[in-house]
Amino acid sequence: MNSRGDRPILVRRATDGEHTAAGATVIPVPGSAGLVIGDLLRVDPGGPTEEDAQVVDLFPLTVDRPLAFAHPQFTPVRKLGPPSPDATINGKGDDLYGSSGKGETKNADLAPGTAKTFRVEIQNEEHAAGDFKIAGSDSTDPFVVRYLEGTTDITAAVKAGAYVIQQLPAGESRTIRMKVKVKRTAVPGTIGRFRVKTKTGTTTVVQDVVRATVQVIP
Ligand SMILES: [Ca+2]
Repeated sequence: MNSRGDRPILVRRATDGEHTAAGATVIPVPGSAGLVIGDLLRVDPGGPTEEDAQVVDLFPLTVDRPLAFAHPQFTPVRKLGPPSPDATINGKGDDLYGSSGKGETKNADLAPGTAKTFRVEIQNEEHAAGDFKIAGSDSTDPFVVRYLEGTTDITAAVKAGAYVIQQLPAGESRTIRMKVKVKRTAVPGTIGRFRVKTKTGTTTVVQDVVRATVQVIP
């Protein structure tokens, strides 16, 4: 997993002589500096007074919490990327993203009456914790699909697209399992295609999809 958040420093405090006192919620930057409300910022990234805050207003640039440290003029401020998921299926699809599932598909051949479990791992590749919503395919005859996290059956929520991994820390991952069972009455040659989609809780855009293609064999 790579981080997609190592973007260049976006903002430099440019006003001569101006500094930010500890406890302040306004950071003096020129104009809006390309930021929008909701952006996550890291002040003094990598430095002794590194801290994070979220933009709540632009003119002037205002953050959601009092700064813990005083910052001298020209302290760098970096915009952090939003929480962003990377899904894999049985280890396939790492550092690939998209709504097609291309390069993120596992195939399996299953005899009637058998089942296979796929591990779907959701990684948070950005610098901020975030909520990730999971949506998975429903059962289609002769396949029965269930979803599990640990020993908890999360099938109904995942099929409804309502399952949320809450506040997954930056750089961490969570694994759910997709269990595909083939009914005993299944006809060999039948193919089932199943998808798991993931997106951040704050967007409607699907950010990554993994797929499983299951074929019934004699
Ligand atoms: Ca992926």
